Amino acid sequence: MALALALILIVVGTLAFHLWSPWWLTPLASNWQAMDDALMLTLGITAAIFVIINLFVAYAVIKFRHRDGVRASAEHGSKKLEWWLIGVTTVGIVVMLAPGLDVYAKLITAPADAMQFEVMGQQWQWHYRLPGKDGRMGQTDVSHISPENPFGVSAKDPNGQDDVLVDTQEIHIPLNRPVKVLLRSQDVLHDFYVPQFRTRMNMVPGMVTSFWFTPTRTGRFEVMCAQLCGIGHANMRGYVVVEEEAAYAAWLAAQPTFAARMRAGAAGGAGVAAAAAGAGSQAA
Ligand SMILES: [Cu+2]
Repeated sequence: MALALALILIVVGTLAFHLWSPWWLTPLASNWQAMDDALMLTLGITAAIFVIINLFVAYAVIKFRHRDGVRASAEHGSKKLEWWLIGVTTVGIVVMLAPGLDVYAKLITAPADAMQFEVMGQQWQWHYRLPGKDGRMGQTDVSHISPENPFGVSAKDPNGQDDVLVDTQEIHIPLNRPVKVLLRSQDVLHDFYVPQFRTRMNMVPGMVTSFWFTPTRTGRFEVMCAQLCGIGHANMRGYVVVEEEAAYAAWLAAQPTFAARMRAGAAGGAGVAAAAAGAGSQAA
């Protein structure tokens, strides 16, 4: 009897905790309402199964408890019941998995007019690259990777000269424009995750993975690494700032280009001044 009561209390407590929990989803800041819908569908189905199974066990514990003079009778399975269970389980699993597959397929199929930026994960920081005025990112090769050139942009590719390399842990993007995010890693598995966008993807050394989203409200959203990537994992935080087009353009213009960065590196101690001059001549 105590066990049955405990099971019922667990069911009631769990439901109450979820309904009145302060830890619900952060408010959505992108087009991916479909992510939330798929999540809620899964949560709804698993909640229903959780409640039904626990209440059934509690019922069975009470109904078939020991009573003096009553003997248990053996039953050797029921084909009909088993087919029902197989059928219901199959439908439940299909309903949980199918929306996720559908949303994932959409997540990795960026619209043709999406702008792009690239993120490089490194123990334990982020690097960002955007295409320059030509709208194209230069070719890369891991053999070119260095502290000044975290993406390994090829110095010989003219498309790469005006690539924008963001020095800080913060990237800006314009509001309401679809953006495709290209993801790479220099060392181990990282995962670029912004909860409010409902987007995340592993960053795998030797691969370029990608997803896209459209930011739907302005704000400063925290980036977290969602793969335990070593001792400094918890420090691997950054920000995505979503802002109006004009503010974004002003921010973009102030970022150094790959060519300016390389000249600054070559100039050594006078690097900062050269970079400033280089950025000026690029803009002209
Ligand atoms: Cu990481």
